Amino acid sequence: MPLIEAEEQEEDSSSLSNDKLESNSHHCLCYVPLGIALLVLAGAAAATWYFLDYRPWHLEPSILQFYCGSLQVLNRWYSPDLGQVESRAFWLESAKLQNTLKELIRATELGRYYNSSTVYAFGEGALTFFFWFTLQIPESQQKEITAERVNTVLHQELSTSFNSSGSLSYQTEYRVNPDSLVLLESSVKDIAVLKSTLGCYRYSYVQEDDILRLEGPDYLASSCLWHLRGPKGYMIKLHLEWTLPDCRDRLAMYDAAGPLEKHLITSIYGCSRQEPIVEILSSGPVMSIVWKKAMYSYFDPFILSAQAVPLKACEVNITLREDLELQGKIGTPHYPSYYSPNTQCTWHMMVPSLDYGVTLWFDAYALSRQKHDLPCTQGQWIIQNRRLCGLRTLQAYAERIPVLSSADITIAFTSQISLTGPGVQATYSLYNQSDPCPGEFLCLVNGLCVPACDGIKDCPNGLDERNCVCPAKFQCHEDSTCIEFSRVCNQQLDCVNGSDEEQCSEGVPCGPFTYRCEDGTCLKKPNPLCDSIADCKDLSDEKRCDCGMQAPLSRIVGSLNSVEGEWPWQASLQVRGRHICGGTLIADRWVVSAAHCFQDERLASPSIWTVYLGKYFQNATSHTEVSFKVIRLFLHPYYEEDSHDYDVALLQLDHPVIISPLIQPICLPAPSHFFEPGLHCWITGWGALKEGGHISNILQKVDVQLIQQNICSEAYHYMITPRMLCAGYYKGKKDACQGDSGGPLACKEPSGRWFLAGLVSWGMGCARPNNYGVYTRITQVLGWIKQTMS
Ligand SMILES: [Ca+2]
Ligand SMILES: [Ca+2]
Ligand SMILES: [Ca+2]
Repeated sequence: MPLIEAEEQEEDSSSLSNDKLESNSHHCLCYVPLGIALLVLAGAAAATWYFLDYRPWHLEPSILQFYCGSLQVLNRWYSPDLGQVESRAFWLESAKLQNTLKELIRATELGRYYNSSTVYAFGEGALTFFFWFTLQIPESQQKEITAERVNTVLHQELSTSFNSSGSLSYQTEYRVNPDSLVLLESSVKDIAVLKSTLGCYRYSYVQEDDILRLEGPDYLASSCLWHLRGPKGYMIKLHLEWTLPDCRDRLAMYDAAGPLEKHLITSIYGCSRQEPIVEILSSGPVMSIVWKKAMYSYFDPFILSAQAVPLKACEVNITLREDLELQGKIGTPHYPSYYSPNTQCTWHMMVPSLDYGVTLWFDAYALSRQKHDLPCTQGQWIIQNRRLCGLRTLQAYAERIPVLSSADITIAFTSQISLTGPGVQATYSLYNQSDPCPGEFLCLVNGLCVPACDGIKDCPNGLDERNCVCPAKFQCHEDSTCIEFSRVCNQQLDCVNGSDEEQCSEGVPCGPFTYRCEDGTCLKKPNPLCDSIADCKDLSDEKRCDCGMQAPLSRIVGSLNSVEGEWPWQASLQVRGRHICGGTLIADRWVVSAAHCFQDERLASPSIWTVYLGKYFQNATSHTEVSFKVIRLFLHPYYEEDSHDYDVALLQLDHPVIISPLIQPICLPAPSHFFEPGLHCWITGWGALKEGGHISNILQKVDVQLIQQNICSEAYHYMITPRMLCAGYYKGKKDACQGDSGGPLACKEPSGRWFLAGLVSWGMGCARPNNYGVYTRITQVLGWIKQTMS
């Protein structure tokens, strides 16, 4: 992101030098008389040149070239007053050194191009001074005067004069270390940014392993620059912590002593909610940070601290053991810190035999083949001589590395540009090359194993649902008859020879529809979890079943109004006494809801929310009602605002819920739980009774029918992802509405227990025909829910 607006740039560029830039000259074409006058002038100038031996390049259009750099003076030492821009010492020393710089350039062949120079800061130890200078180079010379050439010429001049004390003043007063020269090409914009920060310039030397808290910005200034240096052989690790939920401040980090765009590591805008803490690494012992004030002042929206960390070698040898479990992690140094601009890692892996390949499991990062030779902007990977580019995504991804002739695998990661990003990490494991996805389908697009023929296109290209004999149904072994899963192991013969009732009490090979017991064995019987029948040998399917039971209801209910205690897991999520969203109790301290309820910045902080359980009326307090504060709020890391994908959030309550018949968690399904299309389930909430209406006072309930994924996908023009589930009616009429968001879609199993199938997520209006309600599919986000709760 550009740090300054275009207008500012232009303004600053013209103030940099009195010479007008060549690009301005074509504006003059419309002024013919002026043109003639100029021609006359040009003629006069040519004559002057002829007589006074002026070099012709003075008449040529020229461009300004900018350089930023630093040099070290061996016979001077840094003193704290040189850190104060307004001190006399600063003024004296910078004026003298500026002259030195001028003399140095003038002493070389670059002398005739010299335009201006400025010394803007000093650094630790033997005095280092930071400067920029500009050269005015005629167009015809431009190709020859490269940054490399300028560097060489100046270095040569410094070396020569260092070894023989010359007569120039810079040679007599200062002993400039020729090898300390750092020179980086920069631009008019870089200098403009740098100039804008000099009123609030902060230099700090960062000690080894010492965490240095940086002084916050000066709010009278519009921009500040922190200039950090550390010992040789170290990198700077910057720790940035946002302390407010909302701000518009802008920070940019550079891998150089000044804000040079070519050396930008990253720029961060506003208070990042998903990334409240960011750690950024430089490639060496120098980093600079520029803060740009927001339109409104947010005082201290962030804390900066810095540390010098040793450069870490990143070459590792790994020997894998013969085992299909996850074996370890590889990652960029100092993970989860951003990787540094010169990261170069190599991992050598040794597999136990040629039967196995290696899988690298990434999180929110994918690898893709690159046809052209352009640098990878988010990390380059070379795996067995194949070049791949990394890409940050909102999906899971696995890279499968086949092993062909040698058991050695080489994986290399390089950051090819100065711009970096969050540290990259991958978990590795072996896979069986002859059967990479036992019982499942290998999706080649993302390397993941996905359930085949379950009616959901898990693989982006949909190949997991192609050529299915019985999509989302059970196939009888004796023929190709398809029967519904609810008829499998129900003690009635539905297949011709009763194959649906075979092997119902013993283990079967694991597949997309089998339930996995804790001991690893798989069951054929569908949905055996918490049905009050012991199915697993280790009884694990009936272990944690204090959930999903409705209290015995006192009266018959038929209307939309529910009865008090009918939905004991229903939560009302409120802000300042106002109902905003629904939620569902799933454990004694956890409520699940939709991520989109918290997407507005004003609703993003957990502290503003109150969770009510046992609530019935919105306008009155019932005797069963209890309230909780929220101590932590988690949004799914893959949640995407525009597509509503992964629309799930978890709220951790400040104290545990006392479970009673009227307040009780709903049962979470097993990942293999099959919610059959056509099943009638219930949605509940205080949402509006009609589109655009007010929320209702009494907790409402509506029955809806689960819809086949492909039918819903068509109705919504293929915007339905595998993390979504549709329910409703073709004719509309019954649906969730505003205020129901995040609330449960609950399905009752034959055992009488209720399971959470979905969360109210989105839909076109409320109860419109052919516009089903769309729910977050719980079975697809269970992994994240369980991981976050533990
Ligand atoms: Ca599938
Ligand atoms: Ca049966
Ligand atoms: Ca059971």
